[in-house]
Amino acid sequence: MKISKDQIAESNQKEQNNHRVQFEFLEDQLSRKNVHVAELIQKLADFQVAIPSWALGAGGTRFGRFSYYGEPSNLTQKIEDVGIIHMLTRTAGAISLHIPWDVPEDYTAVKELARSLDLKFDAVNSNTFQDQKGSRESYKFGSLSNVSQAVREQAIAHNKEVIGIGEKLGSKSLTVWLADGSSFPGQNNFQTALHHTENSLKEIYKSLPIDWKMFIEYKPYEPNFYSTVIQDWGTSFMLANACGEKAYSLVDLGHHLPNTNIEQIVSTLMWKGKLGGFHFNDSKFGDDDLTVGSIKPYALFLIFNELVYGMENNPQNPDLAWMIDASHNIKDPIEDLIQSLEAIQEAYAKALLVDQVALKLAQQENDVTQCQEILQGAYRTDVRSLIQMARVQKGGAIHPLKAYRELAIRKKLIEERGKHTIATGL
Ligand SMILES: [Mn+2]
Repeated sequence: MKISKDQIAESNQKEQNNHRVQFEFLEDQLSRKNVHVAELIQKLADFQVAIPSWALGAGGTRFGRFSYYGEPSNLTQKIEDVGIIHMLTRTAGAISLHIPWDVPEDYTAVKELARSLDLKFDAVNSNTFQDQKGSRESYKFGSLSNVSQAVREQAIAHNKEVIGIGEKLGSKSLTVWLADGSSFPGQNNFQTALHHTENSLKEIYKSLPIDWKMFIEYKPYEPNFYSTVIQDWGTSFMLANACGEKAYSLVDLGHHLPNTNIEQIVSTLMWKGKLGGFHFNDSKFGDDDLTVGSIKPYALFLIFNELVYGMENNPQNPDLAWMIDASHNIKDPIEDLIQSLEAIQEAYAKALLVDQVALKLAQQENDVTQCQEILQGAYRTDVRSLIQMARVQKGGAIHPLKAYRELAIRKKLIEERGKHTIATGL
């Protein structure tokens, strides 16, 4: 299942007039404020977000799972789905694989397919949060932090294997997220668990190819509910520093307690040159995996405001790895990802509109009201036609979601794959 350029052109033809009127209006408004519109469009067009292989099927909760029909049941089909999203949006130019759910059988074929769809392989993700069939040791009581050396060694070996798989695909980074922690007070010795984790990460780090990065993700709770070994950005930052210059912290929006000031975390990490990757999603309570921008779009904008500031002012921080990390229960996953990408682009575009010079001036004068006016002035701008223009220039659809529905892609996927398919790992 592939979408052709002709199909997109046909869809765009219907939308062209409306789009042009809206774009010209915005272009005029922005030009009056001395915004370089062409430059802005270029930045938006260049911005690419990786799609995780686990987001293409319907996820589930511990209460159940409801199929979406026509879901991808193997890696090839997952890559094809990302190809559909990328063809429509031109902003999903990479896929992030989960190992062992997505170990390629035929590397040449998988790489060829990705190349034909204009997709790169982003970070590879290891999995030491569940036991795999036939594994010798169990992760029930932790992996890299486990009291048992044999368990730790198995988890380290798995991460090294993931690096090897990533190397064959052309990935350049490894993301480590640990479920390790304790559910009851007294279950773990905090210091021992952290010490083991640090040593295990250092061991994995030794196997990191010279041009690779290691991303250390944190999360305050779940699946362990009393403590997690890497609970917050500070712990992740400390471990990244202990490992070395190729190790970085990774911020996942859903991995914070309610009302955490994530934009401040982003800002601090970029100042220290240690923000490596970013996982987008949205949440009401915790790690809810909701569509990006569906609950707190203003918070997303404030985060992007710090990211843009960091990208412009912190050369010590490397280019960031952007990824959506979500797994949906009740929406068509492809539609959901299209909405998420749109929300990300919107927040980025609005952050690019913040007048940084005026903001700095207002900050220096302690003009609090003006500071808010500047931020919210950018936030309230309807930037959708700008994003559309960035997409169109790269051959994407003016309205990806509309085009997806008009082309009846899901119906075709069901015809092709059948109704009751389940993605590997779900
Ligand atoms: Mn994540």
